[in-house]
Amino acid sequence: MRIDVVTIFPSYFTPLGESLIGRAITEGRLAVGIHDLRQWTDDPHRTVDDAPYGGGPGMLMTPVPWGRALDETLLLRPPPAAGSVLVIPTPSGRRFTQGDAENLVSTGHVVIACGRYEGIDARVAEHYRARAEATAGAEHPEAARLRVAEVSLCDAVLAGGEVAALAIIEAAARLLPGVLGNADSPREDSFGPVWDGLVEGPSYTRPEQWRGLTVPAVLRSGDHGAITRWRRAQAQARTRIMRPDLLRTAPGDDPGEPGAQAP
Ligand code: JF8
Repeated sequence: MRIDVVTIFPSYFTPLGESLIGRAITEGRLAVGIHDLRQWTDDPHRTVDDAPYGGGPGMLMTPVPWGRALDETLLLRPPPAAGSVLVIPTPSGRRFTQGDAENLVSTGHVVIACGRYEGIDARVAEHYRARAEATAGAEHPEAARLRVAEVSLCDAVLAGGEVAALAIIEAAARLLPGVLGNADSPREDSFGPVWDGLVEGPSYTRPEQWRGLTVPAVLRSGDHGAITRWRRAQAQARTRIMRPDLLRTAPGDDPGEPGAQAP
C-alpha cells in the first residue's frame, strides 16, 4: 500500500517513523511519501493562501498549487489496478469510519490533501470528483480509477488536516497484513466484526485484586461460553451509554452518508 500526503507542514509526519508504522515502512508493507505543497508554488514568497471571495475571516488555500501537487502525486504515478483515493480531511466531511479504513487498505494508492487556514478552495474537491466520475466509466477497467472522499475525523474543529491524516494513516496501516503481531486482533477491535459495530466492554489483566477492585469472576471461571456472553452484554451496555449513536435499530433509521463516495 502507498500513501502520499501533501501538506505545508511535512514535519508533522515524522512520528510515522516510530512503532508499528515505522516497522511496516521498513519491511516494505507500506510506502509513505510526504510532500511540501510549497514545492508547487512559483512565486518568490511561495504563496499558498488568499482572501476568500465574498468576504469573511481568515484565508483560504488557493487551488493553483493544489492542482499541480495532486496531478503529480495522484495522476502521474502509475495507479494500481484497485485504483486511487484522494482523501481530503475537512470538518464538513462525512465521519471517517472503520469501514473507510478497510476500504483504503484494499485500494492500492491513497493521497491525502491536508488543508490549513480556513480550508482549501472548494473547486479542488469538485475538480477531482469530476475526474473521478470520468474515469469510473472508462473503457479499460485497468485504467486509472479515482475516488474522492471528503472525511472528518471527529466533531471538534482542528487547525488543519495533518492530525486527521495521521489518524487515517494509522487506522489503515494497522490493518495491513503482518503489521499487527496477532493477525486476528483487528477482527476483535471495537467496531470490528466480532463486536458487530459495538465498542468493546472492559478488559482486565493481573493482579486479580488492585486497590480493592476485583477482576469479574466470570473471566476467571474458564467457562468460555459464559465469558463470550458476558463480554457481548458488556459491549452492548457500554455502547448504549457511551455511543448510543452506534445503535441503529430499525432499517431506515440509519443517518446515512449523504453526498459522498466511500473512499
Ligand atoms: C481544518 C483545514 C477535521 N474533524 C476535523 N475537525 N477539523 C478538521 C479540519 C480538517 C482540515 C482543515 N482546518 C483547515 C480542520 C478533519 N478531518
